[in-house]
Parts: sequence; C-alpha cells; structure tokens
Amino acid sequence: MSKASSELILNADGSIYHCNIRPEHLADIVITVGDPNRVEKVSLHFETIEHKSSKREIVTHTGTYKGTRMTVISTGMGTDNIDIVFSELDALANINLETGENNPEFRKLSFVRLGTSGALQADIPVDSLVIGSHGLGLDGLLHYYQGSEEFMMAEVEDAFIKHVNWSPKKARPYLVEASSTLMEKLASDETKQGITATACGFYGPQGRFLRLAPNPIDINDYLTSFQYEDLRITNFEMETSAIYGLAKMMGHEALSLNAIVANRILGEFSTDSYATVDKMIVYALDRLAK
Ligand code: R1P
Ligand code: URA
Repeated sequence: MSKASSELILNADGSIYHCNIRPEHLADIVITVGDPNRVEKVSLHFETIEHKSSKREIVTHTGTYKGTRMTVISTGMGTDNIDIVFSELDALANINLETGENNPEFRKLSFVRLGTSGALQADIPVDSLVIGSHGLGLDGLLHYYQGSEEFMMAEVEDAFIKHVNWSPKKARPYLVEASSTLMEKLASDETKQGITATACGFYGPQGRFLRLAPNPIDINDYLTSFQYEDLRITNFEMETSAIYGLAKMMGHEALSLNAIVANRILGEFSTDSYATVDKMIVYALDRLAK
C-alpha cells in the first residue's frame, strides 16, 4: 500500500523527515544514544566517516569501526522520540521512499542502545555496565500499536502489576525481551544483566522528589523488591522498552547497554560518568565489530 505525503514525510533532498538521512546513509548496525553529543564520542573511534547530518536532537554519523560499517544516531530523551527514530529508520530500510511500497526483501537492522541509567539495586554500583535482558515499559508506547501484545510477557506483567499495586490510571506496564543474538555478542563478565525499567520521565516517574511528590511516593521500593523467578529490576532509564518493543514488532534485533551513572538505593552519582560512558562505547564497538 503506498503512503500519502502526510504519513511518510520526506524533505526536499529525499531524506526522511526527522532523521534527515536517505537510505544509503544507514548501516545495518545502528548504535542509538540519547545525548546528541555522545554521537561524536562514538564516531571518533571510527576509522572512516562517510556521512554526517543533524536535525533537532537527532545527530547521525555513519562510518566504519575495524572495517564494520555502523551508524550512530542520537534519539534525544524518551520513548516518544524512540517512536520517531525507529519508525523512520525502519522505513529507510524497508519502504521504497519513491513509491511508498514495502520493499520486496526485508532488511534486518541490529540496534544497540548505549545509554546512561540509574541502578535500582544496592549491588549494582555506579560506573558499572548493565544490559537490559528485558525492557519494562512504564511509558505505554507499545499499546498504540496493533498486535504488540504478541511480543509482551503478560504473566510477568501481571505479577508486577500485583506486586506494585499499579494504578489503573497509568498505562499497563509491558515487558519485552532483548535480542538473544545481540545478548550473545555483548554480554560478558564485564556486564551485569536484569530488567531495565523505562519511565516516561526522570523525576516523578522515577520516584524523585524535588518539590512535587511522586505518586506513589515509594514506587522505587516496589521496583527494587520485585522478583519473578530469577528476574529482578536492575535499573531505570527512559528508552529501552520502546526500543525492544518496536524492534521486535518490526523484525529487527535490539539490545540496550547502559552505563550506571546513579545508584538510587545508595543515593550516589558517578564522579566520572563520561569516563564510564567512554568505557562502554569502546566495549560495545569492539564486540560489534567481531
Ligand atoms: C536522562 O538523563 C536521559 O539519560 C538516559 C535516560 O534514558 C534519558 O534519556 O539515557 P541517555 O544518556 O542515553 O540519554
Ligand atoms: N538516566 C535516567 O533516566 N535515570 C537515572 O537515574 C540516570 C540516568
């Protein structure tokens, strides 16, 4: 089915509306970061850079690392931006932008998020690296897509809803698993694993109390104490659930690796978070290039 120009929006140079790149600018391995300044921190390790562009908070560099072609792109903060970036990157890979028809052959992308995050367990120290074995969506994005339930783990979600006494005024939490292929590539004894909880904000939604009290005030205690078989919630951030959900629905691989910059249980913040993020970048690049 072809698409109206209000639905699949292109810029005058044929690039896609927000990401501002054309299909030939996109590599099969895509590193996503929240912070636009982090894009350059990744691409400075590339031996070649063939393309650079930016629009709003979305900065894109494509090049090679140890001979492997990769795109690094910033999403900005939050699952609303993930909806935009992932929809547009999937369209670049799988829709003929001239006709609006789906390409006859599916092109699979491998997404690796390199983010920052706050730990929800005392034994996950600041400056450690955590892979989300699952993304727990407290943001609601996936419910806007038909058929998303197929990719969710309803039994664990129900146990979580009961444990937390989740308010029906908020979107139903959803749980989606990481790509096992990427897990094999990126997990090692240098990384920890667990459920990465994705919040729809940084303050109230992550239980932070400045002048406005979060509702419920002790949300983090419930998240920290949640256990389902050998699964527990390790960390909080703002993108992983939507990345896992959209990538699975679209047929792509996705994995989220986060540098722990805060420990919410111990009340600590990293004194050198940039060094930890750099360590994470080199670690991931080396494993992706193998
Ligand atoms: C909040 O400070 C931001 O940092 C984390 C959160 O997910 C949110 O986007 O990730 P990034 O450092 O990748 O942006
Ligand atoms: N990013 C988040 O979303 N939360 C934290 O606590 C730290 C980084």
